[in-house]
Amino acid sequence: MDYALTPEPGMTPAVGYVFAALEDARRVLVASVAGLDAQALRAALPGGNSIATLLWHAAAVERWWVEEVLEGRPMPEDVRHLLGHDISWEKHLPEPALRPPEHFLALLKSQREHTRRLLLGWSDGDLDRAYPDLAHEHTYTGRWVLNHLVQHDMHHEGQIRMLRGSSRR
Ligand code: NI
Repeated sequence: MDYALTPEPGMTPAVGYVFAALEDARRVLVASVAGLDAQALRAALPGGNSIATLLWHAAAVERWWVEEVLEGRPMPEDVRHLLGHDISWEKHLPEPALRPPEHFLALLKSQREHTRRLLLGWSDGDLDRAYPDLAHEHTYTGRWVLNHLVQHDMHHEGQIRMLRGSSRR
């Protein structure tokens, strides 16, 4: 395989490079669940979140940052409640129904397509605009948000790799 970061076609080079970094991180996250079946996605530490939950959470958190912060559209209350966007090993999110990896990968893909469509319309200036959260507690530049999503995928990818290791039969 040849590794490269290539700007997404149709985006400005600056926006396209950030999107390429998002896609590269997502590639690594997706690879972390290769070969698992629905039951294997249930692997979790006692009281911790399962691999299935972490995959679902990655899609949900992207939705929160992109739709609520970058687009300024409030999440429905039930989604906000489930997001737990300050997830940690101590914070236990609801376990999704038993589904194969393809189900969760489709959620990730559909959310990423939403992000891609938004960024197709971005100028370079949009990367460094400040976007408030709806509570107006903080502002975030677009570039910061997108970099945070790269970090977020990698954070949970590491957790998934650990869970795979701990559940080897
Ligand atoms: Ni998280």
